[in-house]
Formats: sequence, C-alpha cells, structure tokens
Amino acid sequence: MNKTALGLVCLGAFLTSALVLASPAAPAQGTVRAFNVRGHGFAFSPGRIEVQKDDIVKITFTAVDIPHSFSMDGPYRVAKRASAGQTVTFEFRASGSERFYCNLTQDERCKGMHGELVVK
Ligand SMILES: [Cu+2]
Repeated sequence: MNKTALGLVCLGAFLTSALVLASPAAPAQGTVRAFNVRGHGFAFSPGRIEVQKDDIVKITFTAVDIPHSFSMDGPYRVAKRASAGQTVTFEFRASGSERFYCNLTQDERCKGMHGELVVK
C-alpha cells in the first residue's frame, strides 16, 4: 500500500469514527434507530447492536480495509456487500435477535467476522 492509499484509509477511518460519535443516542421505541457499522480487520465495530422490537434499524455499513458484507439469516435475509472504502445503507424492522456475519469468501478470516443484533 502506498502512502496516498494509506492516508485515504486513515481519513476514511477518521470520518467513520466521527459519524459513529454523531449517531443519535436516545431513541424512542418503534422509531428509526441509525447505526454506523464498520467492517475492518476481520471484525465488526460495533459488534453488538441493541434495539427494541419493531424499531426500524437503519444500518450504514462501511467496509474499511477490504470488501466485506453485512449478512443476516433468519427473518431478515440481508446480505449487503460493500467494496473497500465503500458504504452501503439499508434498513429493516427489528423482529428478533439474530447473528450477523460477513459472507464473503475472498479471505478465510471473513468467516470469523460476526456480531449480534439484540432485540429486546
Ligand atoms: Cu469480510
């Protein structure tokens, strides 16, 4: 990776952190809950998302280093892929707790990427 690319990655990480800090923190039940989730270093950050049943969960997912996906089975059936440095946004209604993971096969370590949607 050359210096320019490294600089861009660092800038991206900084901007994403700023977005995370700017996320609303005091939602009401059944309302839109927005989360910025990063896929980076074969981990999701945050790795745990907690919402209330029937909340509209809006995920802004950024793959920081290499392509990653935000995938969930169960009732959600979500598989959103983002290229390196790219962001995808999607939303769903929270119905039950579910694990999320990266379903890409480019690197074995993606199999170790998972997080948890906790619906109360
Ligand atoms: Cu991945």
